[in-house]
Amino acid sequence: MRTKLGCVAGLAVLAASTIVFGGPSGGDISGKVTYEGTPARQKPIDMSKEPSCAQQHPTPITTETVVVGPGNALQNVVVYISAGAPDESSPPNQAATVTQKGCQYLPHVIPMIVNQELKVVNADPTSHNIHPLAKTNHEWNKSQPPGTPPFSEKFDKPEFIPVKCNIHPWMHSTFAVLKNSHYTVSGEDGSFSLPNLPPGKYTLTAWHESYGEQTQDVAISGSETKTINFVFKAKPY
Ligand SMILES: [Cu+2]
Repeated sequence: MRTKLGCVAGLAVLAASTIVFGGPSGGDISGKVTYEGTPARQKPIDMSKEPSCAQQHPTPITTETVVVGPGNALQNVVVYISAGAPDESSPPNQAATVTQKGCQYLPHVIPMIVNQELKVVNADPTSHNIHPLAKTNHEWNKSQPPGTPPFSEKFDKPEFIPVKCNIHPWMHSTFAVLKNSHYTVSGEDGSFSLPNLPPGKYTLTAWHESYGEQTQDVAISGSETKTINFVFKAKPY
């Protein structure tokens, strides 16, 4: 394995001397996630029981189970390579971070890799009790009073874990614990991009917390860009 990697590194050095722009080679997958039908209307959240959070939202925020944008864009969809790519041999040095602010989880969906450090931040002047409802991983819940420093956790198995706060029933999030670094989350316009995929055959999965998941197979050869779109059927409410 090391010899192979060394060989690739050697080639990269050679390539860098002849090509003006170096950089990682490989193909890209990009596309858009949309919905069809009528998505459930998100409900305003009543935070009056927690005034320190309520006052952070001059306009009341709504639930985030389904977040949509113009052109039927569907946000907060985790798009990732579920098969065909090797598992990450070691977790990235950089931590994934979830911040509790205004009695919300920011961001709403937090992707991370198996055994990657997850930093939990409380930016509110009130206590939270973060409780990932893990089934495959070890389940835990931790109270985090205001002003206490962030704490770190990690999950050692891949799993999509619903997260709640034991104090504020409206707080919901998902920890997406994935096996490799080829993942992204669809943005406001539903678009996504997975760069730097070595040639190969992959299964691409798109996961949404309410609409479930879809998969598509895609083959990458050379440095092409493949366009893959996902359309989810909106669940009536
Ligand atoms: Cu809370």
